[in-house]
Amino acid sequence: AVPRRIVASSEVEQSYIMIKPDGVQRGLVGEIISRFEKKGFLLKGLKLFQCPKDLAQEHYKDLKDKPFFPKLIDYITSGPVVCMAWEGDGVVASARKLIGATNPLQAEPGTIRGDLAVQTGRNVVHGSDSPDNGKREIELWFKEGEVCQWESVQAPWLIE
Ligand code: IDP
Ligand code: MG
Repeated sequence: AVPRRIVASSEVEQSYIMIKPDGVQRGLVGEIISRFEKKGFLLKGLKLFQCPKDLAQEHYKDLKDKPFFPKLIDYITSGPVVCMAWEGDGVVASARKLIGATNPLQAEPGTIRGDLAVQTGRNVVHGSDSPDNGKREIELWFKEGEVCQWESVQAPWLIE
């Protein structure tokens, strides 16, 4: 057997990825999850969740002075979102590439936003912008015990 690297989850980079209410309403949940799955990242947390207003405000607190902030909070709380914790070396930057530019019209074809969206205000998915924010956002959106510890049988075929 190929020896595998066993690393405690807390030592490995994680990104908070969220399918926004438009992605859920448009039936894009499977499509979006499959892009991260096929890439080879590890799914550690997953739930469908109606986000309360105060949580949306806390998540986007760095944008609270932007003119679009109230609309952003309405958008994120307008229906259920899919909350995910994805893990792997380099997952934060790689997920940002898979997601594409904030404005879907500027996002490259092949990215989630480039393929599946047309407007910044309806850009279907969120991804953490740094490993520290990945950790912070996963702690914000998931309760104790909701993020699972497990290892994929694919690990030795993804990581040498
Ligand atoms: P990101 O999601 O690509 O990291 P941020 O600049 O962090 O982009 O903005 C967070 C979210 O706020 C965006 O994904 C988008 O939903 C929304 N947003 C950002 N800029 C605008 C804007 O100019 N108009 C409307 N919504 C915006
Ligand atoms: Mg951001």
